[in-house]
Amino acid sequence: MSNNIVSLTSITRPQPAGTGGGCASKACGSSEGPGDMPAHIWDKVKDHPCYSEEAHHYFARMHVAVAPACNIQCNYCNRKYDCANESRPGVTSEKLTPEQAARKVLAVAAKVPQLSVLGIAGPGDSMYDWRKTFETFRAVEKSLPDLKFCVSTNGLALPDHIDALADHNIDHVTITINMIDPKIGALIYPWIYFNGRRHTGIEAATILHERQMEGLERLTAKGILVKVNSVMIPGINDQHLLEVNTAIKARGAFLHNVMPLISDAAHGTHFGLTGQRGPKASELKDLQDKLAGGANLMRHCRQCRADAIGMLGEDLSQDFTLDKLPEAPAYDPEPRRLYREVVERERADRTKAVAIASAELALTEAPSRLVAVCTKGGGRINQHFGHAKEFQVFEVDAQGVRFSGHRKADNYCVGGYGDDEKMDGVLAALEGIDTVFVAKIGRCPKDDLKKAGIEAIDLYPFDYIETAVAAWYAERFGVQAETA
Ligand code: CLF
Ligand code: SF4
Repeated sequence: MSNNIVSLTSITRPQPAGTGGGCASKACGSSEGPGDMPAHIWDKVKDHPCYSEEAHHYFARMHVAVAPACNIQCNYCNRKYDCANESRPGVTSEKLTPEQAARKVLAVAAKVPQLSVLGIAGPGDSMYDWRKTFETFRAVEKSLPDLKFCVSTNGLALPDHIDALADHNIDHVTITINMIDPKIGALIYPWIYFNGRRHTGIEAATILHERQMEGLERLTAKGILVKVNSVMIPGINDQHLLEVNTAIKARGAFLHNVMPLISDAAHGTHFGLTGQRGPKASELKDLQDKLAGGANLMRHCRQCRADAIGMLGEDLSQDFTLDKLPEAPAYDPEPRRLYREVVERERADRTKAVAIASAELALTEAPSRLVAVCTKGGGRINQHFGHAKEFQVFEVDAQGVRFSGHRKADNYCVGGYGDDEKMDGVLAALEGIDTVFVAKIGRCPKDDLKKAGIEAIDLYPFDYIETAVAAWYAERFGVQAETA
């Protein structure tokens, strides 16, 4: 078993006196908590790592790649790989039958107590390939009734399955909506297959748009939470996504997840081959900042693959390939139940601590800063710099400590030794960030970072991210942090 998954001990380490607690308040802004939404909605999102930024520190999702067929062509997709609406292009998943998928879900639930959501995100379209999608959910619900079900779709076939989604207790549906103007849509979708024939150009984009809006409206009318994914394509739909955000908010979308186009000629996609670039991290952040005040934004998406398993940002899929699955996995529900109890205690502790940290920050007047954090979950600074495959980025100012996004990087330390070439990649990933919080760091990488103008802070190992960042910021900008 990989050590990627967060352990119980890593999220429950006691908070040292004097360093405060953690973050979940609205003032802090890093996540929505039970105080920010009706209780029945919180109940639906509190264990969903994609629908709640706060939950993604604690809970894991898994995808099963049971739906290979698709009914549209996106210019950022190569069918050789998974659906790029929910996955990184360039990785392929092991396709499963519904029966194989149910076996795999049981095997994962037996080993990963953090598992809370089963999603179907391709490798084609879950609603076009609806028979396999629903068959899989039916096979799983018998053995794991507490698992939340989630689907992702391009929306074209969605209106035909609204009742079936409700009947299968699917509370979470993602629709990829890249445009509301078919003229822009025609630049993204060369064709769709609908009502027995192929449609192209503006006609195709108009049908797709109308079906997406119909699906969104009917799902929200049924109380199903809809997240909208939009792929940000510079020069094509980047500014248009402001209108998309307004339109989906008006139709009741719960979240808007703007994802950067990943474009590479090696992936063989139309955009990759024609040199269409993806946005820079700073362009994505600028757009997300412009969208503030519209539909709620998801900023913690990891564009995971159609067979991803684990906490967002980690992937245990290679530990659960078909050849490694037992014929009849033995499953004991107790570890998952106990884990949820631990999380409830942690959340309460963290919420209290964040209120204190936020109050301290309210006294500061300095400009906002972006900082990077090494974490493997639990909302704590609990990862060695050398092991980080991504950095979580937080923005801090008088308004609080807010999750801003993440930056991927190759882990610097391999087999106990630092890799100088990888340090270049780490420095590139940290562009625009001059402070990184780590649980631990060696002297050499610390010096290398310093030479590049980046300060590594290792004073808060295992503390909650927000309290540590708040304490550092308050001290650095002249406000004395109080003992929590
Ligand atoms: Fe999967 Fe998508 Fe459900 Fe999450 S992923 S179907 S909503 S359970 Fe999550 Fe992965 Fe981003 Fe998707 S991080 S790509 S948003
Ligand atoms: Fe590819 Fe998904 Fe678009 Fe279908 S909907 S073409 S699988 S990205």
